[in-house]
Amino acid sequence: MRSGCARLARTTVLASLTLGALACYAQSNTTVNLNGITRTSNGSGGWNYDTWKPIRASSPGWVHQTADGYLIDPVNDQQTGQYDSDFAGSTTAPSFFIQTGLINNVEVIAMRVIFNTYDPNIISGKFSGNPVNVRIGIDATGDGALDLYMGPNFQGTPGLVFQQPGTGLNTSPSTTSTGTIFHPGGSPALSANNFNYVELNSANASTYYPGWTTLPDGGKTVSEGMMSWAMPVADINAALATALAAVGKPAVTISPSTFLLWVAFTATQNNSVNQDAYGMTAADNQGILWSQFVDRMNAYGSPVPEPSSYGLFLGLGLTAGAFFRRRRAPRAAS
Ligand SMILES: [Ca+2]
Ligand SMILES: [Ca+2]
Ligand SMILES: [Ca+2]
Repeated sequence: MRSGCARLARTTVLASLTLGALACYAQSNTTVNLNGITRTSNGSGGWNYDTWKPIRASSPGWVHQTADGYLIDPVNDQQTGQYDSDFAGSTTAPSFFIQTGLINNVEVIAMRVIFNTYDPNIISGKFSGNPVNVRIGIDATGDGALDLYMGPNFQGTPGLVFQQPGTGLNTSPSTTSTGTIFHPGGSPALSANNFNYVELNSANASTYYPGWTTLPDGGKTVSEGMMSWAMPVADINAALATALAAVGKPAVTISPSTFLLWVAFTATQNNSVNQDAYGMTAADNQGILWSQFVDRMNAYGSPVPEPSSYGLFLGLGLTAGAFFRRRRAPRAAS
Protein backbone atom coordinates (compact mmCIF):
# COMPACT_ATOMS: atom_id res chain seq x y z
CA MET A 1 0.00 0.00 0.00
CA ARG A 2 2.70 2.42 0.93
CA SER A 3 4.93 1.79 -2.06
CA GLY A 4 2.06 1.78 -4.54
CA CYS A 5 0.76 4.99 -3.18
CA ALA A 6 4.24 6.47 -3.26
CA ARG A 7 4.40 5.79 -6.99
CA LEU A 8 1.04 7.44 -7.39
CA ALA A 9 2.35 10.46 -5.55
CA ARG A 10 5.27 10.71 -7.96
CA THR A 11 3.06 10.73 -11.03
CA THR A 12 0.69 13.28 -9.61
CA VAL A 13 3.43 15.62 -8.53
CA LEU A 14 2.21 18.65 -10.43
CA ALA A 15 -1.00 18.49 -8.52
CA SER A 16 0.68 17.72 -5.26
CA LEU A 17 -0.04 20.95 -3.52
CA THR A 18 -3.74 20.73 -4.06
CA LEU A 19 -4.46 17.08 -4.77
CA GLY A 20 -1.82 15.32 -2.73
CA ALA A 21 -4.11 14.78 0.19
CA LEU A 22 -6.65 13.08 -2.06
CA ALA A 23 -4.08 11.00 -3.90
CA CYS A 24 -2.56 9.34 -0.89
CA TYR A 25 -4.95 9.60 1.98
CA ALA A 26 -5.00 5.85 2.46
CA GLN A 27 -1.26 5.91 2.94
CA SER A 28 -1.45 7.36 6.42
CA ASN A 29 -2.93 4.34 8.17
CA THR A 30 0.36 3.23 9.66
CA THR A 31 0.75 3.87 13.35
CA VAL A 32 3.77 5.99 14.16
CA ASN A 33 6.03 4.69 16.93
CA LEU A 34 8.02 7.63 18.24
CA ASN A 35 10.28 5.19 20.09
CA GLY A 36 10.71 3.01 17.01
CA ILE A 37 13.90 1.84 15.38
CA THR A 38 15.46 4.31 12.96
CA ARG A 39 16.50 1.88 10.24
CA THR A 40 17.19 -1.79 9.58
CA SER A 41 19.90 -3.64 7.72
CA ASN A 42 19.19 -4.45 4.10
CA GLY A 43 21.35 -7.55 4.39
CA SER A 44 24.05 -6.34 2.05
CA GLY A 45 25.82 -3.68 4.02
CA GLY A 46 23.27 -0.94 3.48
CA TRP A 47 20.16 0.26 5.25
CA ASN A 48 16.41 0.31 4.81
CA TYR A 49 14.54 3.34 6.07
CA ASP A 50 11.09 1.82 6.26
CA THR A 51 9.49 4.20 8.73
CA TRP A 52 11.74 7.15 9.54
CA LYS A 53 12.76 8.87 6.30
CA PRO A 54 16.07 10.74 6.25
CA ILE A 55 16.09 14.17 4.66
CA ARG A 56 17.66 14.05 1.23
CA ALA A 57 20.63 16.14 0.18
CA SER A 58 20.14 18.41 -2.77
CA SER A 59 21.76 16.93 -5.79
CA PRO A 60 24.29 16.88 -7.16
CA GLY A 61 27.36 17.22 -5.08
CA TRP A 62 26.57 18.70 -1.69
CA VAL A 63 29.47 17.69 0.49
CA HIS A 64 27.57 16.65 3.63
CA GLN A 65 25.70 13.55 2.60
CA THR A 66 25.78 9.78 2.82
CA ALA A 67 26.76 7.63 -0.13
CA ASP A 68 23.07 7.02 -0.76
CA GLY A 69 22.23 10.70 -0.86
CA TYR A 70 20.91 11.54 2.57
CA LEU A 71 21.78 14.82 4.18
CA ILE A 72 24.03 14.55 7.23
CA ASP A 73 25.34 16.95 9.82
CA PRO A 74 28.88 16.69 11.17
CA VAL A 75 29.50 16.64 14.91
CA ASN A 76 30.97 19.48 16.92
CA ASP A 77 29.98 22.22 14.48
CA GLN A 78 27.48 24.03 16.67
CA GLN A 79 28.36 27.67 17.11
CA THR A 80 27.89 28.22 20.84
CA GLY A 81 29.84 25.33 22.35
CA GLN A 82 26.83 23.41 23.63
CA TYR A 83 27.05 19.83 22.48
CA ASP A 84 23.46 19.08 23.44
CA SER A 85 22.43 21.38 20.61
CA ASP A 86 24.78 19.81 18.11
CA PHE A 87 23.13 17.65 15.48
CA ALA A 88 25.27 14.52 15.48
CA GLY A 89 25.96 12.37 12.49
CA SER A 90 28.54 10.83 10.23
CA THR A 91 28.93 9.94 6.59
CA THR A 92 27.05 6.71 7.31
CA ALA A 93 24.45 8.05 9.76
CA PRO A 94 21.95 10.81 9.07
CA SER A 95 20.30 12.42 12.08
CA PHE A 96 17.17 14.21 10.82
CA PHE A 97 14.14 12.18 9.81
CA ILE A 98 10.42 12.54 9.26
CA GLN A 99 7.59 10.09 8.89
CA THR A 100 3.82 10.23 8.69
CA GLY A 101 1.02 8.07 9.99
CA LEU A 102 -1.42 7.90 12.86
CA ILE A 103 -1.10 8.35 16.60
CA ASN A 104 -4.37 7.66 18.42
CA ASN A 105 -6.10 7.84 15.02
CA VAL A 106 -4.86 11.37 14.41
CA GLU A 107 -2.85 11.94 11.25
CA VAL A 108 0.54 13.31 12.21
CA ILE A 109 3.92 14.16 10.78
CA ALA A 110 6.64 12.98 13.12
CA MET A 111 10.16 14.37 13.27
CA ARG A 112 13.34 12.92 14.75
CA VAL A 113 16.72 14.52 15.36
CA ILE A 114 19.81 13.26 17.14
CA PHE A 115 21.95 15.49 19.35
CA ASN A 116 25.56 14.90 20.28
CA THR A 117 24.94 14.89 24.04
CA TYR A 118 22.16 13.18 25.95
CA ASP A 119 20.70 14.95 28.98
CA PRO A 120 18.26 12.96 31.14
CA ASN A 121 16.76 16.07 32.74
CA ILE A 122 15.30 17.52 29.61
CA ILE A 123 11.65 16.60 30.11
CA SER A 124 11.65 17.68 33.73
CA GLY A 125 12.58 21.19 32.69
CA LYS A 126 15.87 20.98 34.56
CA PHE A 127 17.77 20.80 31.35
CA SER A 128 20.91 22.84 31.58
CA GLY A 129 21.87 22.78 27.92
CA ASN A 130 20.33 24.50 24.98
CA PRO A 131 18.37 22.37 22.56
CA VAL A 132 15.62 24.64 23.84
CA ASN A 133 14.80 25.87 20.40
CA VAL A 134 15.10 22.92 18.11
CA ARG A 135 12.99 23.84 15.13
CA ILE A 136 11.93 22.20 11.93
CA GLY A 137 11.14 24.63 9.14
CA ILE A 138 9.08 23.99 6.05
CA ASP A 139 8.66 25.79 2.77
CA ALA A 140 5.09 25.09 1.76
CA THR A 141 4.68 27.71 -0.96
CA GLY A 142 7.55 26.57 -3.18
CA ASP A 143 9.50 29.83 -3.25
CA GLY A 144 12.45 28.60 -1.19
CA ALA A 145 11.55 30.72 1.83
CA LEU A 146 10.53 28.96 5.01
CA ASP A 147 6.91 29.56 5.96
CA LEU A 148 6.59 27.95 9.38
CA TYR A 149 8.74 26.53 12.17
CA MET A 150 7.72 23.88 14.67
CA GLY A 151 9.15 21.76 17.42
CA PRO A 152 9.44 21.13 21.13
CA ASN A 153 10.02 24.16 23.29
CA PHE A 154 11.95 23.83 26.54
CA GLN A 155 11.86 27.39 27.75
CA GLY A 156 9.26 27.70 30.47
CA THR A 157 6.79 24.83 30.46
CA PRO A 158 7.94 22.30 27.86
CA GLY A 159 5.49 21.79 25.01
CA LEU A 160 5.10 21.54 21.27
CA VAL A 161 4.88 24.89 19.56
CA PHE A 162 4.81 26.60 16.21
CA GLN A 163 6.79 29.69 15.42
CA GLN A 164 6.37 32.27 12.71
CA PRO A 165 9.31 33.25 10.52
CA GLY A 166 11.09 36.33 11.72
CA THR A 167 11.88 39.30 9.56
CA GLY A 168 14.29 38.53 6.75
CA LEU A 169 14.25 36.27 3.74
CA ASN A 170 14.29 32.94 5.61
CA THR A 171 15.92 31.35 2.57
CA SER A 172 19.32 30.42 4.05
CA PRO A 173 20.74 29.83 7.54
CA SER A 174 22.05 33.39 7.73
CA THR A 175 18.74 34.91 6.65
CA THR A 176 16.57 32.68 8.80
CA SER A 177 15.07 34.11 11.95
CA THR A 178 12.17 33.09 14.11
CA GLY A 179 9.31 35.20 15.37
CA THR A 180 6.19 34.76 17.42
CA ILE A 181 5.67 31.43 19.17
CA PHE A 182 2.10 30.19 19.00
CA HIS A 183 -0.07 27.13 18.82
CA PRO A 184 -3.57 27.21 17.39
CA GLY A 185 -4.89 24.87 20.06
CA GLY A 186 -2.64 25.86 22.95
CA SER A 187 0.80 24.34 23.34
CA PRO A 188 0.32 20.64 24.10
CA ALA A 189 2.45 19.39 26.96
CA LEU A 190 5.04 16.79 26.10
CA SER A 191 3.74 13.26 26.63
CA ALA A 192 4.33 9.75 25.36
CA ASN A 193 1.73 10.47 22.68
CA ASN A 194 3.69 13.30 21.10
CA PHE A 195 7.27 13.19 22.38
CA ASN A 196 10.10 10.74 22.93
CA TYR A 197 13.67 11.32 24.04
CA VAL A 198 16.10 8.48 24.59
CA GLU A 199 19.78 7.95 25.10
CA LEU A 200 21.51 6.57 22.04
CA ASN A 201 24.90 4.94 22.05
CA SER A 202 26.84 2.04 20.63
CA ALA A 203 25.45 -0.32 23.28
CA ASN A 204 21.77 0.19 22.42
CA ALA A 205 22.21 0.90 18.72
CA SER A 206 20.61 -2.42 17.76
CA THR A 207 17.39 -1.22 19.41
CA TYR A 208 17.29 2.36 18.23
CA TYR A 209 19.70 2.87 15.34
CA PRO A 210 21.57 -0.11 13.88
CA GLY A 211 25.03 0.93 12.79
CA TRP A 212 25.20 3.90 15.15
CA THR A 213 28.42 4.45 17.06
CA THR A 214 28.89 7.03 19.79
CA LEU A 215 30.39 10.34 18.82
CA PRO A 216 32.78 12.58 20.74
CA ASP A 217 31.38 15.70 22.33
CA GLY A 218 34.02 17.65 24.13
CA GLY A 219 34.27 15.72 27.37
CA LYS A 220 30.59 15.63 28.29
CA THR A 221 28.58 12.43 28.04
CA VAL A 222 29.54 10.48 25.01
CA SER A 223 26.04 9.14 24.35
CA GLU A 224 23.77 10.95 21.95
CA GLY A 225 20.19 12.11 22.58
CA MET A 226 17.56 10.94 20.11
CA MET A 227 14.52 13.21 20.17
CA SER A 228 11.28 12.46 18.33
CA TRP A 229 7.95 14.26 18.33
CA ALA A 230 4.72 14.38 16.37
CA MET A 231 2.59 17.28 15.14
CA PRO A 232 -0.96 16.67 13.87
CA VAL A 233 -1.32 17.56 10.19
CA ALA A 234 -4.44 19.55 11.02
CA ASP A 235 -2.46 21.61 13.55
CA ILE A 236 0.30 22.22 11.00
CA ASN A 237 -2.26 23.49 8.51
CA ALA A 238 -3.93 25.72 11.08
CA ALA A 239 -0.54 27.15 12.02
CA LEU A 240 0.45 27.50 8.38
CA ALA A 241 -2.69 29.52 7.71
CA THR A 242 -1.79 31.88 10.55
CA ALA A 243 1.84 32.19 9.53
CA LEU A 244 1.11 32.79 5.83
CA ALA A 245 -1.60 35.32 6.58
CA ALA A 246 0.80 37.21 8.82
CA VAL A 247 3.10 37.90 5.88
CA GLY A 248 0.40 38.34 3.25
CA LYS A 249 1.06 35.11 1.40
CA PRO A 250 -1.82 33.12 -0.11
CA ALA A 251 -3.09 30.23 1.96
CA VAL A 252 -1.64 26.80 1.23
CA THR A 253 -2.72 23.49 2.69
CA ILE A 254 -0.30 20.62 2.96
CA SER A 255 -0.75 16.88 3.27
CA PRO A 256 1.86 14.18 3.93
CA SER A 257 2.16 13.87 0.14
CA THR A 258 3.16 17.48 -0.37
CA PHE A 259 6.75 18.04 -1.47
CA LEU A 260 8.27 20.36 1.08
CA LEU A 261 11.64 21.75 1.95
CA TRP A 262 12.42 20.35 5.42
CA VAL A 263 15.12 22.09 7.41
CA ALA A 264 16.29 21.80 11.02
CA PHE A 265 18.25 24.09 13.27
CA THR A 266 18.94 24.84 16.91
CA ALA A 267 19.26 28.14 18.68
CA THR A 268 19.82 29.47 22.18
CA GLN A 269 17.25 32.16 21.66
CA ASN A 270 13.90 32.47 19.99
CA ASN A 271 14.88 34.72 17.15
CA SER A 272 17.84 33.45 15.15
CA VAL A 273 19.77 30.39 14.02
CA ASN A 274 22.82 30.74 16.22
CA GLN A 275 23.72 27.12 16.92
CA ASP A 276 23.52 24.30 14.41
CA ALA A 277 21.95 24.26 10.96
CA TYR A 278 21.33 20.72 9.82
CA GLY A 279 23.28 19.76 6.70
CA MET A 280 26.10 22.28 6.90
CA THR A 281 28.94 23.11 9.24
CA ALA A 282 29.65 26.36 10.99
CA ALA A 283 32.57 26.80 8.59
CA ASP A 284 30.33 26.63 5.52
CA ASN A 285 28.90 29.72 3.88
CA GLN A 286 25.81 30.41 5.98
CA GLY A 287 24.35 32.35 3.08
CA ILE A 288 23.86 29.27 0.92
CA LEU A 289 20.19 28.77 0.22
CA TRP A 290 18.45 26.00 2.11
CA SER A 291 17.21 24.78 -1.25
CA GLN A 292 20.80 24.44 -2.47
CA PHE A 293 21.63 21.68 -0.02
CA VAL A 294 18.27 20.35 1.15
CA ASP A 295 16.17 18.37 -1.31
CA ARG A 296 12.40 18.61 -1.39
CA MET A 297 10.55 15.50 -0.36
CA ASN A 298 7.20 14.43 0.98
CA ALA A 299 6.60 12.91 4.38
CA TYR A 300 6.78 9.43 2.86
CA GLY A 301 10.40 10.10 1.92
CA SER A 302 9.81 10.44 -1.82
CA PRO A 303 11.74 13.13 -3.67
CA VAL A 304 10.31 15.35 -6.36
CA PRO A 305 10.18 13.24 -9.55
CA GLU A 306 12.54 13.83 -12.43
CA PRO A 307 11.05 15.64 -15.44
CA SER A 308 10.37 12.44 -17.39
CA SER A 309 7.67 11.45 -14.98
CA TYR A 310 5.78 14.69 -14.83
CA GLY A 311 5.73 15.81 -18.46
CA LEU A 312 2.29 14.36 -18.99
CA PHE A 313 0.91 16.68 -16.37
CA LEU A 314 2.17 19.99 -17.70
CA GLY A 315 -1.25 20.71 -19.09
CA LEU A 316 -2.71 20.98 -15.65
CA GLY A 317 -1.42 24.51 -15.45
CA LEU A 318 -0.51 24.36 -11.82
CA THR A 319 2.36 26.49 -10.66
CA ALA A 320 4.68 23.91 -9.25
CA GLY A 321 7.64 24.72 -11.45
CA ALA A 322 9.74 25.68 -8.48
CA PHE A 323 9.68 22.08 -7.36
CA PHE A 324 11.34 20.75 -10.48
CA ARG A 325 14.35 22.90 -10.87
CA ARG A 326 17.30 20.72 -10.09
CA ARG A 327 19.93 23.08 -8.90
CA ARG A 328 23.61 22.50 -8.78
CA ALA A 329 24.56 22.83 -5.17
CA PRO A 330 27.80 24.62 -4.55
CA ARG A 331 30.33 22.65 -2.56
CA ALA A 332 31.09 23.90 0.85
CA ALA A 333 34.09 26.02 1.43
CA SER A 334 36.86 24.05 3.06
CA1 LIG B 1 26.34 19.21 14.06
CA1 LIG C 1 28.21 12.30 21.77
CA1 LIG D 1 25.54 21.79 11.16
